[in-house]
Amino acid sequence: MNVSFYEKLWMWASGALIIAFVTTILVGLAGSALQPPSHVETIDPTKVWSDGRFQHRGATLTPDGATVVIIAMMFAYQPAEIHVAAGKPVTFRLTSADVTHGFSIVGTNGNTMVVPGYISQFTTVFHTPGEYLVVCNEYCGLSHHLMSAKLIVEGAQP
Ligand SMILES: [Cu+2]
Repeated sequence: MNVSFYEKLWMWASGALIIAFVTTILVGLAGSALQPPSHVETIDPTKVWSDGRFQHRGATLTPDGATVVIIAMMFAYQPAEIHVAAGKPVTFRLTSADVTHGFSIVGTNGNTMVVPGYISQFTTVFHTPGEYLVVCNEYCGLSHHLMSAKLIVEGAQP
């Protein structure tokens, strides 16, 4: 069988591209040391309002930072306004009372999915004081576009 030079060239180029893509994925996996999530905490989604871990919603400030407890539901966050301090670690703990929601703090790296039955947790530091918009970035129903909250990062105390 006679395969023309250009056909061979395209076959080898395609093969090289596939090898390059697979290598990129493997190097990315190894380089970022991906592991299964280390924080898996479950909750009965029908009892989030009475669960002790979600009784004190909102920000609890400590000298070392803050913990913010939030319940997401169609189509709001409870509470809808959060105050934290700039420059200190803030740990967010969220769960959903109904369907899967998102929690994205616009303009920051604060972003998580909020899945019923699970507690989502992440810690971040806000260096710039100001008012941040929090939006739901997982489509959750007809009024999904109305689902938002306000995060107020206050300047460091003198
Ligand atoms: Cu939502």
